[in-house]
Amino acid sequence: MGKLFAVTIAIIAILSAVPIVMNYWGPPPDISTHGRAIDDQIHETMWEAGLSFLASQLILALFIWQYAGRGKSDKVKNFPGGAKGLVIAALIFVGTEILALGAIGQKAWATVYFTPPEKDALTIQSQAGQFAFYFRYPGPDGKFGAPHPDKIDEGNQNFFGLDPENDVDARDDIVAGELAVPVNRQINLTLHSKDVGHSFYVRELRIQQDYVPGLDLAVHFTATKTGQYEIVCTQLCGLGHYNMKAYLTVLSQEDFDKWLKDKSAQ
Ligand SMILES: [Cu+2]
Repeated sequence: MGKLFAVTIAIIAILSAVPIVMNYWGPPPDISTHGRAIDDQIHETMWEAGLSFLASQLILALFIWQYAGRGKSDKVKNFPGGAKGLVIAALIFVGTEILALGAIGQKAWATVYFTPPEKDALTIQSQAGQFAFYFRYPGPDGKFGAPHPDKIDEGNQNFFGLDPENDVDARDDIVAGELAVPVNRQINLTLHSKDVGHSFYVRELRIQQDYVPGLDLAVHFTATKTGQYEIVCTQLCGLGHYNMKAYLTVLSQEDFDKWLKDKSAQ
């Protein structure tokens, strides 16, 4: 019985590694300039954690195989010197591994979050609210009109609370329900929430950033491949959360200029 248990543990451990090694559920191809570092880091973490998991399960199976079937009257053997030394060694070994992974991973993360955006990055504002994303472009004058929270009105489609009557900068602002960006240009995306916490997640961009009410947050990225990608909210934000999504459209510079022109004509 003990030997059967040992074999079962070994089989389950090996089978669970198969889809990961074969990359059955891998992420979609990366379309960003920073994504490579993040993918490499995840890959490294998976190998390290996966090998440790397999080793521990197989050693467990080995011990069960070896010592199963011993009678109650058999003398219990103790590790020389007790378990204390082993426990301390395991703590140091696992602790070092986790700290090292954290320190190395920090580097990949910091390239996205701790570097300021380039000077010529295109700034786009995004606003999340239950249960939609909206995006705002400054228009030909390059200036965003000031937001007035009291003027936010869904019925009027004034999602950002603009005051074009009194605010010249707001008059040419473009507001859209999709995020269109030019390819190979750095985008500085600012994130505002008008109600609860939401999250901006685009798998292909390798970016997931929360919207936090009351905080001005920003992420910057450069998309390197034209196409349409899904933006999904990944913070449970209410009953309509499952349906909170928008599209990221990466366009050639030419198509992007045309898109802006069409939008401002609306
Ligand atoms: Cu949400």
